Amino acid sequence: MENLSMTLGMVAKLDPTDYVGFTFFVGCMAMMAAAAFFFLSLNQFDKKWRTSVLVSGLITFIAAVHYFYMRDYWAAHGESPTFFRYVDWILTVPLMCVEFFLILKVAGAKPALLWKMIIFSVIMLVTGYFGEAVFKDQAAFWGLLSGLAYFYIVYEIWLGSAKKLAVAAGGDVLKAHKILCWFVLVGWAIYPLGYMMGTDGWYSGFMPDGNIDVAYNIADAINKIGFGLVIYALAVKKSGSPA
Ligand SMILES: *C/C=C(C)/C=C/C=C(C)/C=C/C1=C(C)CCCC1(C)C
Repeated sequence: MENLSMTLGMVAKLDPTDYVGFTFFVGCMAMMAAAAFFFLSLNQFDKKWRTSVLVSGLITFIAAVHYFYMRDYWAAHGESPTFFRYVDWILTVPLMCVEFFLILKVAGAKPALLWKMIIFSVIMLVTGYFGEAVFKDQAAFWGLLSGLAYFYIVYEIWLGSAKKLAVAAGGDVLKAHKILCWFVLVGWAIYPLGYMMGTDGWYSGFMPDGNIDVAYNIADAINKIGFGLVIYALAVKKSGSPA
């Protein structure tokens, strides 16, 4: 799909029925708007909560830049920008682990918890990348490894030490932690479903044929912006009130 306009450095032409391209463009603008929103809101918060909202801004900003490239890549080549996708995730998912850690710090969370979550999220993404881009004929195997790391993260925040810290913190922190837990259990589950729609394995018989990028783009919008808004709401509640 390389065409003359690309060679000349002009804006690529998108088919009006290209709904995948549509989600890339909308995703790009949504991430930019969210990043601007989080950054510009920073001044209203107590110092203690500013870092959390700043990280929400960084997550959506990093995603916005990658979406800018992925949108272009899709328009030019009509194929999945898998490489950019995973570069984005390897930066933003650990930052989402940082968000969990930052809100649990009030209850005494230790850096060991943060590192554990970051390591498992990196394992989840590297094995996912292997299955999706490097060893495509073993996609089911690598997807399984990735899924195990994902389940460990789910376990850690729902039942493990992160849960205990959230309970110890109580109040608004506990409430926010609960909502973030749901994001990880339900919102993040869209990714493995998209993966199964886009790769071949034992599941190919019953998984509906869908577009992997549409699934990922919708999931990114829900998770990155939604996650950020939960943190934002917590910071609003906590700022200006004692404790
Ligand atoms: C902002 C980006 C986020 C929150 C990305 C999250 C990605 C995942 C939870 C991906 C998970 C995967 C599996 C659990 C198995 C198949 C391979 C992956 C990488 C799609």
